[in-house]
Amino acid sequence: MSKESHLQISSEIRMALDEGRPVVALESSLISHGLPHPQNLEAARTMERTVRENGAMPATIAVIEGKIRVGLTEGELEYMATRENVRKVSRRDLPIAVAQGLDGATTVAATMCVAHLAGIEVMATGGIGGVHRGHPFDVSADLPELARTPIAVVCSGAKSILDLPATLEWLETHGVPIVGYGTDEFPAFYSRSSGLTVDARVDSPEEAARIIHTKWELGLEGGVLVVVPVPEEAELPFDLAERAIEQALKAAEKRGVRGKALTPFLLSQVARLTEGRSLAANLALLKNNAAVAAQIARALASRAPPSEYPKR
Ligand code: PSU
Ligand code: MN
Repeated sequence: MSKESHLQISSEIRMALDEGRPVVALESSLISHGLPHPQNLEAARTMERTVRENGAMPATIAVIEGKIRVGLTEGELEYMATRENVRKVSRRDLPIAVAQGLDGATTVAATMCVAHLAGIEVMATGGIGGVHRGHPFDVSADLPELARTPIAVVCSGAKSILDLPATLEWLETHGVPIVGYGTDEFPAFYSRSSGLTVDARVDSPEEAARIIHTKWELGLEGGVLVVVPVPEEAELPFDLAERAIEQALKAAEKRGVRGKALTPFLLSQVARLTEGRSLAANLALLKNNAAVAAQIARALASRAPPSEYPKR
């Protein structure tokens, strides 16, 4: 069987790809593991709608009964948002979920893998994984994926449940450019600033597309991280977010939560400790990132394909 035969691409998305129209991939782990119900379903629907309103085609990616799906129906979106114990699928889990016919929600890493197989160039999410604080060997598979797979990932940085300086060092070592969209600083998810700088600032989708396109034209492997700060009106004060995170980290330590359960655990604790304010910030930035990703996908689609274009 060929790689492609494991993918089920919706006809609408297939047509958009064949015609060279802009498509934005969306992950499903944030639906199944990153947000509680019903905000998760609201976020998933809002992101899809926002991508469309900004002139691109949304492609939410998930594994359903062992089939890698690119584009979910409304019913499937609901299924991913309401079913308990959906497997969190990162790169290493993809062959297992497919071979064993499981349901799985894809992380940024697995979404990038699948998006690339399908011929998509841009994805949107909330935050990427990174190097965990106090666990320097717990490095998210999102980072090596960014180093090897040519996808532009639009996000609001990474949560400071992670070791942000260590995460940025890792990306530098592995040649992943970090582009600030309307910012000079690497955003800390709930807050617009972290005190850490980006590699370049851009102020339009065209400028972002020029850097992404040039990386691929040069034949440099891997992706580009485009970071967009949470909209000002939804931002959490840095100290408030930081206190909640510190407390959540202590709770995780005490209960021995590790590995792939750590991120979902920390996120739910932070939501509880901030009385839902973290959720409001999360929803606002997801919508905003979907819009920016769609605009960048449009700017990329209007450029001639690079001669050294990464192969699908
Ligand atoms: N960070 C968030 N929300 C999320 C995630 C990360 O703010 O939902 C999810 C994403 O799917 C990301 C994954 O790719 O967690 C990283 O998990 P891990 O650290 O286990 O690689
Ligand atoms: Mn991890």
